[in-house]
Formats: sequence, structure tokens, C-alpha cells
Amino acid sequence: LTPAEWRSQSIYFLLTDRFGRTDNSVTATCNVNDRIYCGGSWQGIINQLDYIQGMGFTAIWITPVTKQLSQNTGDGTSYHGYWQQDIYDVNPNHGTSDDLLALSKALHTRGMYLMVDVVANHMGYAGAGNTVDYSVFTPFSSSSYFHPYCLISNYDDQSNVENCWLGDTIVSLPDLDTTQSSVQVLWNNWIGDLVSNYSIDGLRVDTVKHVQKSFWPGFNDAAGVYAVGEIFNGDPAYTCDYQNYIDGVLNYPIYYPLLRAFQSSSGSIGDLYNMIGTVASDCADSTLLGNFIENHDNPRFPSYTSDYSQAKNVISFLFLSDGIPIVYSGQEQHYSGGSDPANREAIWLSGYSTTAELYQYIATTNKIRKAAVAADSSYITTKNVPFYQDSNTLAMKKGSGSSPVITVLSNAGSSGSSYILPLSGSGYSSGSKLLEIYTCTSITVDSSGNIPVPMASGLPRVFVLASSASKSGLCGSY
Ligand code: ABC
Repeated sequence: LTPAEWRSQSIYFLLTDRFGRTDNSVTATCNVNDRIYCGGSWQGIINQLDYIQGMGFTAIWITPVTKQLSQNTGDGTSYHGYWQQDIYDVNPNHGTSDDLLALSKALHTRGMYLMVDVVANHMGYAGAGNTVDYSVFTPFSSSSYFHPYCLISNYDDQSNVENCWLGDTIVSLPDLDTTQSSVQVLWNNWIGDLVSNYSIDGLRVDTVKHVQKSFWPGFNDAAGVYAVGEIFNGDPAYTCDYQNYIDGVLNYPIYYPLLRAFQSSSGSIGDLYNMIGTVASDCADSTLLGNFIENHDNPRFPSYTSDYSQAKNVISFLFLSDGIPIVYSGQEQHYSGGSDPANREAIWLSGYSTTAELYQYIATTNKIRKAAVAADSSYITTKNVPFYQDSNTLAMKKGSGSSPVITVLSNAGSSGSSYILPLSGSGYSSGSKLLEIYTCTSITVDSSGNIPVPMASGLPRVFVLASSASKSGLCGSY
């Protein structure tokens, strides 16, 4: 799939080891602190595709598929998939290459897409950097392919970030010298083959900032599909520049102010408001970014606040602002694990409940976004514009000039009061008939041009032009 085709997708990100088991068990133990394989597999994902599609997702992003180091180390095992040793073989803990192919086919049969996480920066070795036996790596079986050993010591020094190694002295991440053309050729051939062998539709690219920028255009071209890169940095100037080298980047610049805005009723709405504009101007194309509030590297949102209304607001933001929404598996069950490894809970232990509050909320929000895309051909490429803020509230509009989708968010939480917010600046004129689509309430823009927004319990409100809502499948036959 091309970048343009990915814009309107929505992605469910899962750790293959933690999502579903071949035997469909919903009781198999998984103690996150052990950092060992819990038995999830590609077949296990196939078994639960109804659960994912039932929330309205059109794509899944799975953790790396390559063969890993096999030891159980002081840092645990390679259950997450980021410690590869043989890039031409698959991780046998997750199944066979036929199983991976079957997953790809099962997704495509449903009209869904497969995004695979790939790592070009490093391999993985059970031992300190000065003890590495390079002969265990395929194809990079000699030290000559790698940067000399040094652990990254200064994240503010870009050459240190690119040339030294991630990992620690228990598990080393031997850092490939990606400036060598022999290394580039191996990677570019590999990614082209991987994408075609498994009919992969998109890539999530690991550790992008640890490789020189000039590596990425060739890699992205060789892949021939949309690639979204991980640049773990909240600075928009730093992170957005990578979008000049790779199709998209994970939206770390929005992640931090989004978290701070909604994790408490005193969070800063203004910082988020400003960052929306900064990202839209600093990034080459904000509509190709990957939006998230949780992932496997950061504490889950409910580890900061257990409030469901605040969780719903961040979900609405992810789906109704610029970019491709990404939900991290377990978010729909309001899992609350903290830092790695606590944020990697087994999803089967939820029983895959489809009645969970956030499961339902995500399903509705996916429908809202799909309806907006269907109703307005310019919705997805039109930049989201914030136009109102107060200490608890943010309003933004996205879509064509005559009928934008209006999203009103609040950080007040479930105990937030009920009141009417007279919202100006939406662009809708007096008398316009709108539909609030989470509550299916008809609202008419008042004589001063304000939308009388019925706020309650800190819940998000989303308005669409009533006449354009008819075909959405939302709010009955409205
Ligand atoms: C393992 C254990 C951990 C243990 C650790 C030492 O070893 O599980 O419990 O603490 C994989 C595994 C991890 C594993 C690591 C290391 O490998 O998943 O469990 O940790 O062996 C990607 C993946 C990630 C993966 C790898 C490695 C890379 O998403 O799952 O980890 O392939 C850095 C990298 C980033 C990487 C991340 C984990 O580490 O850049 O690619 N993620 C600062 C730095 C960032 C740094 C981040 C976290 O800290 O700038 O570069 O990410 O260490 C903001 C700033 C940010 C700043 C944050 C903290 O604050 O804007 O720049 O990030 O304000």
C-alpha cells in the first residue's frame, strides 16, 4: 500500500507473543516481569481477527518476525522480537513462515492490511559488547559489518546515537555500519524480498534515529510500501526532519503534550493546542504520521489516570486529528501496565471481551472517522485546525471548508459537570443543523453562530453536518 492509501487506515498494534495463542487459551499464565515467551503466535492472531476487525481496525502492526537470539538472559528472552540474529529466517516461537503467510492471507481476505515491524539498526547478542561472536549472525557474520563497540552515552550527540550501540552489557545490540554500501545492499534486497514474500502492506521501522538519515530513502524505496519510522523524541524539529527521508514518523511530538493534556484535569490544553500547529508546519505531511498514546515502550495511559472519560478523549484525538490512528493492544481493555515490561500484558487474559467500554468506544470512533472519510473526499488530507481552548477544553475542526468535523475534547474527567459550552469559531453559520455523533443529539447553531455544546462527565463531543451523517451507519437512520 502506498502512503496515500495508508492515510485512511486505522492500525491495531500488537506484540505477537502477547496477543493470541494457537490453542485459543484465555487462561495461559503470562507474568510480564519474567520477560519470557508467553505463547502468542501468528496463528493465534488469525484466530482473533474478528476481535480486531470488530473494533473497526483495517490493519495490524505486528512485532518483528525475524529469528532471534534463543537464550534466557538477565534481560529476559527475545519475546518482543527486537533481538534478531538471522534475518532470513522467521521466529519459530511465533510459528512457521507458512503461518506468517497465512496471517497475511487471512487479513487480505477480510480486506485488512499487514504492517510488519523491521529493525535495520542492529542485531541482538546475549552478552557484553566486547564478547560478541559475530559468526552467529546471518548474514552479517563478521565484525566488519558493524560499528566498533561503544554503548550510547549521550542522546544529545547525534554521532554517538548513530555510531554507538543500544542495549546494555547483558544483551548487546551490535550496531550495523549502515554507511557501508555492502550493508545497504543486503538490507535493501532483504526488505524488498520480505515485503514480496509475505505480501506485506506497510512497515513500522525501528530505531530510525540510530541510523544515518541518508540510509532511509533507499530502504523505503526498496520496500515499495508505506513505512512509518520510530524516532523516539518529542522535539518536533528533530523528529519531523526524518519525514524528509521516510514516508511517516510515529507522532512522538504530539504524544507528550497529548498525555500531559488529558492525564489530569489540570493538564495543559494550551501546549497541545500549540503542538498541533507546530507539527503541521514542521512535518512534511502531518496526515502521514502515526498517532498513539500507548505503546510497548511507554507506560500505558491508565497507569497515569484510571478515568475512563480522559481515556476516551485521547482516543478521540488519535482518530480525529491529522495522522493514522494506532491503538496499542490492551488499550481497548483499559490495561494499566507501567514501564516496560509491565506494559506488555497478555491480551487473552481479558477473554477478548467485546463489551469492554473502550472496545465499544473505539468501534464507534472508527465508524465516525470512516464516515468522515466517506462523506468528504478532502477530509483525510485537510489539516486539522484547533480553534478554541480554555483550561479544560480543546475544540478543533478537520475537513472541507463547508462541512468540517468538529471535535470538542475535555480533560475534566468523569466527574466533570454538565454545562452548555457556547462554541464560537467552528465555521458553521447560524441555523446549521448538526448532529453530535456520540450521543446522536441534534444541535442547531444559535443566532450568534455558536454551537451550544452539551458537555457532561468530561466526555468528548463530535459534530457533523446532519445532512452528511445519513449514510454513516451511525445514529440509526438519521
Ligand atoms: C530491555 C528490557 C528493559 C530494560 C532494557 C535495558 O532492556 O526489556 O526492561 O530496561 C527492545 C525491547 C526492550 C529492551 C530493548 C533493549 O530492546 O523491546 O524490552 O529493553 O534491549 C525501539 C523499540 C523497542 C526495542 C528497541 C530495540 C527499539 O520500540 O521496543 O526495545 O530494538 C531508545 C531508542 C528507541 C527504542 C527505545 C526502547 O530506546 O531510541 O528506538 N525503541 C530517550 C531517548 C530515546 C530512548 C528513550 C528510551 O529515552 O532519547 O532514544 O529510546 O530509552 C522525551 C525525549 C525522548 C526521551 C524520553 C525519555 O523523553 O524527547 O528523546 O527518550 O522527553
